[in-house]
Amino acid sequence: MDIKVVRDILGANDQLALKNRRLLDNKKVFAINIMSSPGSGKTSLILKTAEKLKEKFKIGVIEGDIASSVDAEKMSQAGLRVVQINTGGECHLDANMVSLALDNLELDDIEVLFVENVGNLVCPAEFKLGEHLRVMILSAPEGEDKPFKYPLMFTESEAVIINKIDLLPYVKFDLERFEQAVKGINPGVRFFPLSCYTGEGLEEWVLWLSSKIERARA
Ligand SMILES: Nc1nc2c(ncn2[C@@H]2O[C@H](COP(=O)(O)OP(=O)(O)OP(=O)(O)O)[C@@H](O)[C@H]2O)c(=O)[nH]1
Ligand SMILES: [Mg+2]
Ligand SMILES: [Zn+2]
Repeated sequence: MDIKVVRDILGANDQLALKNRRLLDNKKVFAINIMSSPGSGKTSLILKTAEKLKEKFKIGVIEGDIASSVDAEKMSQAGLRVVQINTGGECHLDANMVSLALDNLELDDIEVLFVENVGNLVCPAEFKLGEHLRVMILSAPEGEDKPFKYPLMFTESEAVIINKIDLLPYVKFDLERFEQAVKGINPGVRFFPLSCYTGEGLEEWVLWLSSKIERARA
């Protein structure tokens, strides 16, 4: 019985995700779902990426948090259009929450939409939102064993960002072993080791993302 309930919820979520996707496509908005544990660098990455992309594209952000609008305030201060979703305890975003957020965004004025998911390495990967691209971040201090312990997010993401590489001299994190572990469960994945703090590696990520957005919009 329990399993059936879960399946029904996810079935209903998929329907709504499809509806979100149609709306986004209709408005020519490219949406990116950014997922990670708390504190890996979702907000930092969105801010740094938007700084580089805003010459080319009009950018919007949906902020998902259990409580507060701390991250949304940072986006707003950076001049980005932003809507905050407070999940009220839920540890992930679902398609219904994103649908409500989309109703509150001026989509005619947005070309690229970043969705910052709730900080959580587990269930955000289970819920489609209607996004075009799923990206996850793992920061070096979290450890290279995470693909074995939390495989779903690693298999569900098209790109894996390894953030905080400025800390590599201080933490035990074997980049090569990490990449091999992820490739073992998701062979086609792209890796972007970078530091939102020093800016190292950001250029390559932004170039890849830009070309993906341009291809989708063409
Ligand atoms: N050393 C270092 N610190 C970083 C880097 N990127 C982010 N941080 C710091 O890590 C902390 C968390 O970064 P956020 O961008 O807020 O992380 P987040 O994933 O949005 O966090 P939640 O929204 O709470 O899940 C902040 O103190 C950042 O300044 C980096 O590349 N290097
Ligand atoms: Mg954040
Ligand atoms: Zn959850």
